[in-house]
Parts: sequence; structure tokens; C-alpha cells
Amino acid sequence: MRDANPKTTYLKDYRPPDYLIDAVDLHFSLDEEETHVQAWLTLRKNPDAPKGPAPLELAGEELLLESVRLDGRVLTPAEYQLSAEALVVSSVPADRAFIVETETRINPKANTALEGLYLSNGMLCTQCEAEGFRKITYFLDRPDVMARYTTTLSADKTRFPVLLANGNKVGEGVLDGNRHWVKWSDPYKKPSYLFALVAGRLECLADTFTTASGRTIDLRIYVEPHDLDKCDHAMQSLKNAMAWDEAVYGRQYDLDLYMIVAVGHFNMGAMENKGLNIFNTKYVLARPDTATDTDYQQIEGVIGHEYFHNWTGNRITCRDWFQLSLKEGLTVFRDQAFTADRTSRAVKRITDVNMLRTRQFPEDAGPLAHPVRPDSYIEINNFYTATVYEKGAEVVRMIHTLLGPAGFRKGIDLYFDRHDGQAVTTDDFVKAMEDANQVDLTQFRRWYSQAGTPELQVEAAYDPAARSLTLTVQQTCSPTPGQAEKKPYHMPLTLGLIASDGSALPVRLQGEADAASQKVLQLTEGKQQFRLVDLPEKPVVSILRDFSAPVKLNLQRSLEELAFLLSHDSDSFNRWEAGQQLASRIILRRVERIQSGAAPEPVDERLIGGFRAVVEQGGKDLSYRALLLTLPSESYLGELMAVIDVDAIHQARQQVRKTLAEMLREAWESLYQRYHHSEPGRFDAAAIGRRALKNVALGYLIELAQPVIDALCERQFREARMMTDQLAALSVMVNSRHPAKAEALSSFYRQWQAQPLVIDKWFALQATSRMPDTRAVVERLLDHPAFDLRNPNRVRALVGAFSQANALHFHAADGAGYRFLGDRIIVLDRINPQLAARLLSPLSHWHCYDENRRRLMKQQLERIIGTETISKDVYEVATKSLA
Ligand code: 7ML
Ligand code: ZN
Repeated sequence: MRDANPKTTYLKDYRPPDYLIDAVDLHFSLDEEETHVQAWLTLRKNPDAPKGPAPLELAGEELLLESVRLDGRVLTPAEYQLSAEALVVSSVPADRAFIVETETRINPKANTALEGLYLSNGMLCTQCEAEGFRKITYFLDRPDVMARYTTTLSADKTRFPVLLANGNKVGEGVLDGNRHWVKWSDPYKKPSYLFALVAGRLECLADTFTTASGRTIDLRIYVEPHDLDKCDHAMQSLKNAMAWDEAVYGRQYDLDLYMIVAVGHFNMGAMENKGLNIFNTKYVLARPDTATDTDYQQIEGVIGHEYFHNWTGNRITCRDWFQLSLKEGLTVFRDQAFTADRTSRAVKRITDVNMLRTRQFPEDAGPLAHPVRPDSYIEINNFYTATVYEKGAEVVRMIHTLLGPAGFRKGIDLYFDRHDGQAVTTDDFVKAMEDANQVDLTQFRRWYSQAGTPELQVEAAYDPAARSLTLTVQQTCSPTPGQAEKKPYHMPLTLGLIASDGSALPVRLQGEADAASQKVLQLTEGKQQFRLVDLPEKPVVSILRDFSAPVKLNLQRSLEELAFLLSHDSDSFNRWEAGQQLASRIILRRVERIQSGAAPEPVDERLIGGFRAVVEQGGKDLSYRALLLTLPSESYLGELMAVIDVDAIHQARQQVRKTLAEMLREAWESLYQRYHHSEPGRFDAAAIGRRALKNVALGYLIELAQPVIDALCERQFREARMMTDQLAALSVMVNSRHPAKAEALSSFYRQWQAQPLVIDKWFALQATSRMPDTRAVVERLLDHPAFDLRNPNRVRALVGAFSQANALHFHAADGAGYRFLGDRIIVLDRINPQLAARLLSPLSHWHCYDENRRRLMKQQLERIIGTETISKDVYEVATKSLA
């Protein structure tokens, strides 16, 4: 638990390590409650550290030290100091290599924080990123210390028949007392956060992949025996990812064996440990009847993400944790491109931008705002944020847009060449991009150091006599904690111009020879003008195409112009964006009328007509069409308001939905009829698109509140042979007064009680319901025998979903939702601080709400801080949220 004054770590204090570790030899005698760890560390003074003697300080937490040896000699207690965080050996050789040997004991079963070595459903596994290795043994637990590891595991043969660690298996044998041992060796130097071991009663799906250079790689996915029938999709995804990294980046896998283990208790999505990825079961297991289309796509994305880390993260790693985005921003950028290539480019971009706007933009606008490369932290686990990951990926994407695909590839090839085997900084990455392309990205680097979302004000003036258009672009960025003044950013603005008949007009900048159908403008000034020439008519401006920079764009447009772009923009992102803006304007105008007590206006014909055209026009990408027909989410609408009014937003959006349901009823019915035929087992983009569109239609139809539609929905629920369809129908029922709702919920539970990942969906569905009794239902579900505070997936499904995906009820005006979350966090913090701190984030957005809610939210934060035993994880988020 927390010290009186938790220590802050600063980037400016970075120093190279005093010692390096060349080799690590680990011996584990595994047991659920008493694991014995012996470590032999071969150390030497770092030639790049200041000369002279320095104590050797090895980090270690929650370890029971049994002995320390230096070059084989047992040290007396006078020769070292032991604290709750470290083992310090005062005197070690300065002029030669030496060996420090420690013996420690740990208790995996007592480890409910799920960091270090812990137990999940009887299997032992590890999570070391960022600083979990120090809970396994005393070590220089920092990413700029890279070593070669050998790991020997011994355990009871019956309870732990499978023993895994990083690298290649180099030996095995039997021992007395029904025990056995396996030895692993990893030939690549790695930082300690990439260490992993797994022991348990596991079965595996095995396959192979042949690399472009003809090497055969063994692929294995290890799961609990009853899950072996849900690994095929993950295996195919892994092979797709391996082929993609070869085709797009020229990068091959470097060991002979690639293992993935799925565990039921995991704080995050997955972990890229060298040669031995450990995954949350949610991102591995899939069968048509248990996993939705979204699950299938997310699994491929996460498998890709962890695989791509092998080059961006493992071969080249971070110098320190302030550089986290070096590997995470870049790897998210890579996994996004992989998914875009494998599915629908437009849908992927829209999904990612939605996520950025509803998670990262609020973070950047609130008390927890921090740069992509933070300057300080108390607990590094709190900095695995949307800013580091998603905004970090946008920053890499802007470099890609500025340099073009070939320039980007030259840059990253140089990065791999120059830094293979090293621990480096985001600056080293940008430098490689500059050097390979002879460009200057000095100003661009501000994206790494300045927090906050820039806002653009764009004005367009057409001069018919000169046949030219002047675009005036102004950029500003609001102050964030510790950063009052911001300097202008360098950013790409992708621009297209559209004629009144919908065709593309050539884009030519004054003074430049070439014209193109679109162009990347480079914005560098606070206020800048771009003159576009040779324009026979006044164009409609389509700017920030494909969301070329992570900014908020202000450009005055009429509803006509938005409707025009919704039917004519050739850029699929901006076409969708125009529809969203059109709908947002209409819904927000309704919100204002609700707030002032004015009578509602009819829904604007341009929205209805625009939607009708989308339904009728067709187009091959049905998933994209489903997105065009989805109104902006309540959380995005909230983002657009100075003070979020959750009730009015919900009411206004529902009214518009209902009108669209009525006005386009035949269209929805015919879409439903055309696409509702189940196609079990098909997960190609086309089949996924058909289901998405059909379920969007069903969602509108149910708003009509008619018995025939209720029956349609119930039939889809009963007859579904795929989880996508069953869950979509159940969700519609849970969110309505459907007469068969209660029976459907209990039959769903009975059907799936042996499948934890499906039961998570059952919890989440009820936690996100818009029906009035939701909070009471959620409170009751806390006492359900299947609810378990020790399982992060279950906690996220109930507590996380209620507080992050149910604004309507979480923000109830009496504060009951906030109190509910406060209660849970205080209890959860003693079990799993990392998870408790993550669940806190909704309370950090208090500044977005009215006076009453602000007070109630802050009250919970204060109550949490006042709790005596609070962890430093929760302490940091709660105190910074109030600052
Ligand atoms: C991002 C991860 C973590 C934290 C996984 C843990 C990871 C750190 C780990 C994209 C896709 C899947 C998972 C994650 C994610 C938060 C998010 N190194 O690989 O980044
Ligand atoms: Zn990652």
C-alpha cells in the first residue's frame, strides 16, 4: 500500500544505468503458494556511466530474500541493505564482470494484483510490463538493461505438465517426487519486462508458418483443454499477421517457435513477451456461436499488435518508460494498417477516429492531460493511456502522410538498421525518419512534447474573377496542466475540392506546377493562407480528408453543404463525417430546445433524405453503409457540448432515431428482409457487412414499438446460430420493454454459463441498458454468484461498462452512479490497484458536467483519496483528477 508521499519520476532525471547485465540464469521451483526463485546475474560496470564506485541497487518488491552471494561467496547482512523496494549491495567489483546470486520465495496465489507471477484458473503465469519483473526476483528492472536469459522450470508433473518460457526449449527431464523440469534459452537480448513463464495443464493447437526466406516456424496456441475448439481463428490471424509484416515491412520472425497462451485473468488485452505472448482469453478464443463479428476482428487486430511488437518493441525497445509511445504508438499504427488491409479501410479509419474522439480527446481536455511522451509519473501503469497509444499512433500516421508510403518505409528501414538490439527514444525514431528523407521534423516533434488537442478554424473565400480560392487556417491549442502556452504544430491537411455536380476539381496551389485530385497541405504557422488556383467554379471544400491530423476542425457549413458532402464526397471518411455533422447539428439543436422547454421541431428533411439515399443507393461495403446509417453516439455528442446534458442528449437522439424509424420504415424492413438470412461460420468482410446492416435496421425497427417487430426480434434471438445475431437481438430486447426480455436473459444465461466470455457479454448488456431500473439491476448483479472482483474481465463487464458506456445512468443527477463507482473502487483497490485506477477515469471528467454533478463527482474522488489504505495507482489518478 501507499507511502505517505509517493515518489514522482521525471524524464529530465534520466541517467544511464550504473551496471549492465549480460546474462541471466533463472531457476524456478514452481508451486501455487511457495515458489522458489534462484537467479544468477552476470553484471559489469556500464562503460557509459560515470566513473568511480557506485552501489549496486537491485529493485525487488514483495519478495522473501533467503540468501545473496557475490561471486559464490555468501554475503552477510552487513554487506547489503534490504528495503521494501530494493536490495543494495554496497561494494561490488568495478573492473571486471561479477556474479550476483539471489534466492527468494514468492506466493503466486496471494498475488491478486496480477502483476509478477500469479495464478489463473490453476495455471501459473506472469505479467512483467512495465515493472512486474521486480516482483519475481531482485533485478535492474528497467528497459535499457538488456540481457540474455536462460530459464529452468521445475514443478509437479500432474498439476503443471506444460512448462513454458521465452525462446527455445533446450532440455527437459524428470525428478523425484512426481516432478519434472524444462530448460528454455532465449538467444536475443531483451529487457526484463519481456520475460515470461507459464505452467499448467494446457493443451495446444499447433501449426507452422514458412517465412519468405524459407524457414519453418512452429506456431502454438496454448489454452485450457475445453477451449481447444476456439483457437482456429487466432491461429489464422497469426499467420495473416506474419505474412503482412513480411509483405509490407519486409520483417520476418526471428525465433523457431512462436507461442501464445490464453489466460482468463489478465489486466490488459495481451502482452508481447519474446516468443511467448500471453493473452487475455477475450482476444484469442472464438467460435461462431460464442464470439461476435467484432470479437473476430478484434482478435485479429490484437494478435497482429502483439506479433508486430517483435520488431517494434522487442528487437528495438524503449530507453525508459517515458518513451512508451515509441513502441506502442508505432505498433498501434501498424496494427491499424494491418486491419485496414484485411477488412474495410474506411470502416477501420472511422472506428479508430470514433475511439480517439470519445476516449483520447476528453483525456487531452481534462486534468489528466499529458503529452504523448509524458514528463513525469508516480505509477507508470497509469500511463498506458489513449494519449500514448491512440494519439501516439496518429502522430506516426502524420509522419506517414507527410513522407508518403515510400518515404516512410525508407525511414523505418533506417530505424531498424540503426537501432536493432538497442533501447532508444521517440527522438531516435523521428531522427531516422528525417535522415532517410532529408527533411526537418524539428517543429513536428512538438506533437510528442505538447499535450492538448489542437483546434483549427478554417475559412474559405472564392474569388470568381481570379478563379481562386483562399483558405485561411488558424490553429490554437488550449492550456493543459503545466503547459500554459502552446507553440504551433506542423501537421498535414489533406484537401480535396468538389464541383457542384459532385465531380472532383483539380487541386493546384499557386506557384506550384502540378495539380492533383487531392493534396497534402503542410500547416506550420499559427495562421496560414493557402491559395488554390484554376478553379472554374466555387468548390465545396473537403479538408482533413481521412482525418489527416488529430484535431478538432471548425468550418462553417450549411446543412445543404453537409447533405451534399454526404452524397458526393469521394473521401469515405469525410463523407461519413459530413453525415455525422449533419445529424449532430440537428440533434444538438433539439437538445437546446429540450433545455429551454421549447416544443420540438420536425426532424430536418435533409437528414431523412440523406439517410434514405444511403439506404437506397447501395454500394459494396455494407459495413461502411451501416456506419453511415448510425447516428453519432451519445458520448460523441457530449464531446460537442460545453456542458454535457446526458438526459437531453439521450432524449433528443432517441427522438431522431424514432423519426428515422418511422419515415424510412419500408427501407429498414426491406434491408432486414434482404440480409437477415444467417450464414453460420462466415466471417469474411461481406458476410460481416450483411449482418451489421441487418442489425442496424433491426435497431431502428424496434423503435416503432410494435408487436410484429417484437416477434421478429425474439425470433432472431431464438433462431440465431451466431453470437453476433443472438447478442444483437438480446441487446435490442434488453433496451426495450420487450415482453420476453426476462425470459430471454435467463435462457441466455443457462445456455452460456460454462463460457465466461459470453457471460461477460451478459453482464455488460445489462449494465449498458437505457431502461430506468438499470442501476438497481447492476447493484443486484454484484451479488450474482458469477460476479467476481478478482476477475478483471468480469469487473470491466459490469462496473466498467456501467460507468464508461452508460452515461445516462452513471450520471444520474442524484449521484447514485458515482457513489456506486466510488464504493467499488475502494474495495477493488485492495485486490487489484492497476484495475481500480483504470476504472477511476470516468470521475476525472467532472469538468464536463453541470455544477451539481461536478460536486458529486469530486465528492467521490475526495472520499477515495481520504481512504487510508489507497494504492499509489489510485492515489495518483484521483489527486491529479482534482488538481
Ligand atoms: C493495445 C496493451 C496494454 C495496455 C497491450 C499492455 C500491449 C501493454 C502491452 C492495442 C491492442 C491490444 C492491446 C493493447 C494494450 C493497453 C492496451 N505491451 O501490447 O501494448
Ligand atoms: Zn502494445
